[in-house]
Amino acid sequence: MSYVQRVMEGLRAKYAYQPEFLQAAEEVLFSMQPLFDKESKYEENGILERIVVPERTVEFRVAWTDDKNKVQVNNGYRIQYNSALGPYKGGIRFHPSVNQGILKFLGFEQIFKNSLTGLPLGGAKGGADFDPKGKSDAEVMRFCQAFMTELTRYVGAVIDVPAGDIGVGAREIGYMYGQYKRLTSRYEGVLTGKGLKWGGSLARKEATGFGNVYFAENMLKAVGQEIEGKTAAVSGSGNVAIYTIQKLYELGARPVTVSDSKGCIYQPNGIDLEVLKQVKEQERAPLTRYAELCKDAQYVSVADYPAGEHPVWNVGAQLAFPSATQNELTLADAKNLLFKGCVLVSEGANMPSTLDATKAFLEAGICYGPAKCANAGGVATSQLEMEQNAGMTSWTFDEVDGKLKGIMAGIFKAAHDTAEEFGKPGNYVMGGNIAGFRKVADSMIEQGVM
Ligand code: NDP
Ligand code: 2IT
Repeated sequence: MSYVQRVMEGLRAKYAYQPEFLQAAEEVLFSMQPLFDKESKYEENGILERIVVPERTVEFRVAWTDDKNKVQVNNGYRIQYNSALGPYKGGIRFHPSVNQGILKFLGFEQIFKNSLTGLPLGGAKGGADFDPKGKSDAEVMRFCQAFMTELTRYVGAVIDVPAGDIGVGAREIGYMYGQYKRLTSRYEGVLTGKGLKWGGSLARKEATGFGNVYFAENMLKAVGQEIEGKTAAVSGSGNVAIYTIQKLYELGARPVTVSDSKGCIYQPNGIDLEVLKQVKEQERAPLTRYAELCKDAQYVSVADYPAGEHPVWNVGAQLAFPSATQNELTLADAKNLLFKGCVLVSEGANMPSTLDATKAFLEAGICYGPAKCANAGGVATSQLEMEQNAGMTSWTFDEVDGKLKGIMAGIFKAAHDTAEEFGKPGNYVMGGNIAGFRKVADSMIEQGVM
């Protein structure tokens, strides 16, 4: 039995109840087999056995009172996965589906993503099974304050620096930042994605979506193609989806879909970005509201989706940007995309494609940008925010955007060159995983057994 198989068997026996974590581990570990065939030092130093286990997991009670003065209780978490390269760094997710297994998959991915940015960042993830939907501003504030009251013990500008993710945007970061400051008296870069008036970085809001399109541009360029003139399918309608769409328009593509947890929109003439921002960023309303405002938009409710398929992946788009959530793109979706001539899939969301969908893209030989490469622009720009905070300065939008572009090109080069080194040109899953892993693993060896 190979090293990878042995470690994976151990994980399967122990964590059958964490399917998303097992999925993420399987994707990373098996893609790196060629590295372990070549180098024995990782097995000799027990690197895989160590890297799959978080350095620290904190689970805590978050008790708060709702607007009717009723006590509510949620489970809060922070998983500090790996600090070989720098302070723990990764987002906070507020969604009813959050549990330890989901956060372990996200934290595990974050280790390699952060390494790929080339910046000094460890990997972490956190969150709570709190649902911000349907809550008043005051309820969200009380929840965030209660969450941060506990989290404060574990975070700090050079210890662990959380940011946003699903359900956590500028509003939630603001309430958490305020509470951290109140409890510690420290005005420091303990969170990223902050408001622009109080330490946030220009272009952080746009960074994940913009970065994903920059990564896509790099992939297309390598095969002699470009973004301009192509139609694009985008899923999700949150932070990542919105700024993916904005950059796609800037580069001359036509994004024609968006989705949320209740349904999806197909608009053959192109998504109306201003209406989308109004509905999602200001009104926080579902896409049925968007459909009311855009008469040429076709809305399909989740209840009417074909079994196991998502209509956004079946509109005949040449480019696909999954930007909602994990496992939102199945093998059936991959087949629909490929059948209708899709040439590129670039992942804004974390692990949006199922393992068999990923395999289908790799076998088809299209440009496939796995999440830890393609969506790393968000966390990379978070590091730029930390750098500005530490220097008590702020940079212009163009300065930050220019650095983001350079970082995405660097990630592309690392994934591209490593895939070639291991004899699988164009396989950015293998290239990205090995390039991200090697830096962390070598640092762990140099830092000793812990
Ligand atoms: P938002 O909360 O802003 O938006 C999430 C979007 O995805 C919403 O449209 C939401 O619909 C939809 N969605 C969430 N869960 C589900 C679900 N179970 N089924 C269907 N749709 C769903 O989050 P972000 O845009 O920040 O995050 C989107 C993805 O990008 C996530 O996978 C996240 O981990 C990843 N990511 C985010 C980064 C960032 O900087 N924000 C950086 C890198 C990756 P609804 O509103 O109806 O729930
Ligand atoms: O998944 C991710 O990379 C994020 N949610 C962003 C993390 C960060 O620290 O900016």
